[in-house]
Order: sequence, then C-alpha cells, then structure tokens
Amino acid sequence: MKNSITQDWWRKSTVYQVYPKSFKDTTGSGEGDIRGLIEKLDYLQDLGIDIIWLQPVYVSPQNDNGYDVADYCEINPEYGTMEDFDELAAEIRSRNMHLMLDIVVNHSSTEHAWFQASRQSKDNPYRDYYIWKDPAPDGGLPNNWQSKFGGPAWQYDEGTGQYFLTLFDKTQADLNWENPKVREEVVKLMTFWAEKGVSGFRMDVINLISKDQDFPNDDGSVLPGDGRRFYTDGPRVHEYVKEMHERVFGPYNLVTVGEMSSTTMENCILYSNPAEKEFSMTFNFHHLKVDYPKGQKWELMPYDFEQLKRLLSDWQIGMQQGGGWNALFFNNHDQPRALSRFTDDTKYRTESAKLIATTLHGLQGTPYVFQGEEIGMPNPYWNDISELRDIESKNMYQILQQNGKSADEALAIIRERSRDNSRTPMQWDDGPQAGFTSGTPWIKVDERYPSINVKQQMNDPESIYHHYKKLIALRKELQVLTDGRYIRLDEAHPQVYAYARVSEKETLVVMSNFSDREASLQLPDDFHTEYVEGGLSKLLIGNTKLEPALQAQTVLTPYASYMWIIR
Ligand code: TEU
Repeated sequence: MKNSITQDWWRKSTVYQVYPKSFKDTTGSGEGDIRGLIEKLDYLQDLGIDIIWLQPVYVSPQNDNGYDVADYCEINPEYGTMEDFDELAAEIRSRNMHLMLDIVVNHSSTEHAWFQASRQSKDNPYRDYYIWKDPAPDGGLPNNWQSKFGGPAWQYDEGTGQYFLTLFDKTQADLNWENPKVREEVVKLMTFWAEKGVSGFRMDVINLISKDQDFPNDDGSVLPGDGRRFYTDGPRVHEYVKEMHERVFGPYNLVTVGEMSSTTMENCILYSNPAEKEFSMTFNFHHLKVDYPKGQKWELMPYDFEQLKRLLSDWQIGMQQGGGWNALFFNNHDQPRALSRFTDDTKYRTESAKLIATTLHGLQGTPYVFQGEEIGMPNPYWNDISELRDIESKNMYQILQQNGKSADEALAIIRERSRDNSRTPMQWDDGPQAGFTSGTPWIKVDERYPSINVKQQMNDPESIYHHYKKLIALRKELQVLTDGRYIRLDEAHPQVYAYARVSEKETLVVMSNFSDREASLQLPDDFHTEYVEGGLSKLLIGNTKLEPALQAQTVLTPYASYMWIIR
C-alpha cells in the first residue's frame, strides 16, 4: 500500500469536472463547446488543477445531455470537431495536466447503430448487444424493475414483440455485458481514446453492468424495491472490470474512477484496491442521501448532520483499512449545490463555500471540484418549471403530480432536488450572460452572476477561488494529506465536524462549524495529550480570523472552518 501511495501520482491530484454544455460557448449557439474549454485552460492551470474530467462530448441526441451516446468515437458537432478535440488534448498535455474522458457503457442511446440493428429482428447479429425479453405470460412487463428516472425500466418494441431494458431514460438501452462481443466493443472504443493519449476515464454507473440473469421480480422485501439489488454490484461485475484493466487501463497506465450507484464499501474496496487491478478510485453517493427520507430522493427533509459525518468517517476509515481509494466530492452535475444544501448560501455564502472546501480537501482521497464550486455558485432560483431542462426533473414533476402533489408542491421539491441546480452556465464575469455566451443560453444563467463570477474572485485574494487554489496546492505539499490516518474528533457535536489526519511526522486538524450559531469544540483529552501538546501548531487555512495556534478548546463563529498542522 505504502508503495502504491507514492507511485500513483493521482493520489496527490485534484480533478476538475467540466460540464461542457455549460462551461464556455465560443460560437454563440448558447451551448458550451470544446474550443471554450481550450480558452479556459489557463484558468484551470492557475487554479492548480491536475486532471480535467470532460463529460460526454460524443455524438448523441442529448436526451440526457450526452449520457445517451450514439457514436462513441465521434464528437458531437454542437461541441466541435475531432480536430478541436485533438487540440484540446495537446493543449492540456502542454500544461502538464491530464485529460479524463467520461465513458458511458452501461447503456447506449437507442440511436446508436448497434441498437438500430438490434431492433431489426430477433436474429439480427446485434440482437444480443442489448437486453431483450418476452412479455410476461399475461402480456405485461418482463418484471417490475423501475427506471432511475421514473416509470418502468422496460420499453416495448412493436416490430419484434419484445421489451428492452432501460435503467435510465427510455432512449438509453442497457447493453448486454454477458455478450463477449459487447465487451470487445468496449475495449475497442476505450483503446481508440487511449491511443489518442488521454490519461484516464470516468466510468458512468459502471457497477450496474452485470445483471442477475434470472431478472427476478423485486418483492420489495429489501428497500427500495425497484429492482436495483439484482443489478447493483452484480454477479460478474468484478470479472468485467478486471478484463478492462487487463486490456486497457493497465497497458495504457490510465487513471480511472468508477461511478458506483447504491454500492457497498466491501465492493468499493475491491474496485479500488490496487492489488485487485480494477479502478484507481470510486465515487459513492451515501453521504449525499442524508436528506432523503427513507431513501426517497423526491421527498424533502432537512439533512441529517450526524449521519453525514458518520458516513464520511466510515468511508475514510473503512477504505483506508481495506486499501481502497475514495474520490472525494460534495458536488457534481447530478447533485444540487452542496453550498445551498448543507450550509448557508446567502448571508454566510463565502464562509460556507470555504467551509465546504476545507472540510472535503482535508480528507483522504482524490478531491473533485465541479465547475462553479470554486467561486461558490449556489443553486439558482427557479421561478417556473419551464426554466428546467433535465429529463429526470421533467419526468418527476409529472410523476409527483400524478401521485397527488399540487403543481406548487411538485415545483418546491424540484427546486431543491433538480440536477439542473448544478447545470446553469459557468459565471465568468459580470457582462451579459455572465460571459458564458453571446447568444441565448440553453438554460438560464443565475441572476446573482454580477456579484458571483470568476473575474471578480480572481482579483480578490480573500475570495473562494483563492481558498480553493491554496487547498489544491496544500494537497501536493503535505504528505499527511495523502496518507495520514483519519481520526474523528467531534464526538457527535451538534454543530461541528472535526477530524485529524495523523502520520509519524505531522498531524493535521480540520474543524468546521456547520451552523449559523457560535460553537465551541473541546478536543478529546487523549488526542490533545498525544498529538497537540508539545508540538508546534500552525494555522494553514481558515475562513475567518483566529489565533494561529490550536488550543484544547476552540470557539468557532458561524460557518467558521480551519485547518491546522502540528509538527
Ligand atoms: O448518473 C448515475 C446516477 O444513478 C445518478 O446520479 C442519477 O442521476 C440519479 O440517481 C438520478 O436520481 C450517471 C450520470 O452521472 C448521469 O448524469 C446520467 O444521467 C446517468 O448516469 C445515466 O447515464
């Protein structure tokens, strides 16, 4: 383990996630493009980013903003050309940064040539590329599995009289990984991009690729009863991932992150322990369900702070013990902004954004910054459902009303939970459309852009942007951030989350007040005696003024957050 920690360069890296549709438009189309990203590479380099995760730019009907791929080896004209892509890759390399592509192979678009052939007839050579089933004996659905975007997971095909499986949108058909030809195609397309010199892949919902071949009905005895237990971390998933490692990740020395939906820690250890030869690291979402009552995303509740801390801590300790590696994140393109969700995005917006950053960047793993997070972009305010674009939000708005909610109640839920909360255009400056486009943006720009934008923050040394920049630099400087043992310090404090990272030479302490009231934290006696007393402590970063040395007791003003080093 020690060895791989020092060998694997990405353990000291920070990843920046680019949602290309909303990043930077250079053509006036209202949608971002590859050339827009090229324009902003100096900005990302200044921030200290090592790896850019570029979300899908492949040919796609865009029903799910590119997660519905119709051609894995061509660029969608809305985003540019293959020449633009090659230039992007070269520009990234010339800045000593790395490019990570998003690979979406649990499913393809129904517009993909494979699916078009597959639906021709039952004996078409591509039939087995997808998951086709006869109707149930009563003529109904093959089983009761539900789509993640609402409604049944099966679509009927008139032409051939069978259903095909779609765990996401009805135009995202699940690929049949049992078929070796499908696995061969995946190796081929990944090799295509690896040959172009990309450094790695983010693998979309990759723990869903192996389905229980009996396709059983879900009797609901295990929540949520939507079928997911029959295809999540399924029977052959590790075998399939090892095959990809052997044939592509290993030979091209790629950095890889698997997106794991509803996974377990045992599985994530297997996915990310280097000895297993699977992925470099894993995303899991347990800590982002602490405001889902009984696991229900489409019902509101205040988040459970203690549960958030417990989940973060369990995954720190468990993954460390098992030799796994976490991808660290609070934000992505599928989540509302953590700043609005867990802290205060109005009165204490700047403090809150810095607190979210410090809390995350002190943990063990590889941190991910989602575009706009580094300037403290909050959830936009949605006036009306017509402002939203996401397929999931639009489906759920209807389903919530079918289930008895009023239009206003449904909108109130969508406002909090919609994936569009993180998808509004990047706010570059205080000019028209926040400098994102000269045209009409595909989704509205948040009205607070005149005071929340990159230009203003780059000029202010006290800004959220500069706070991120400092944290990203610290990750490279301090070995304890990479391999320090995690100890939780707050003992179920109702307002404060505090932890330490301990190595032989140094100790790091992080303390964050997640409330709008003053809080006081007493360090555990044994910790204080062993690690603080007798050492020299230094405040590395904070978001309000504080005496530089760490005391046995610390008083934290609203949303105060600090990181100390003790040597
Ligand atoms: O998301 C996987 C996923 O399960 C979610 O985060 C999903 O958006 C949520 O559960 C819905 O409530 C990945 C991508 O990140 C997402 O953008 C895609 O829509 C999805 O896969 C399908 O490719």
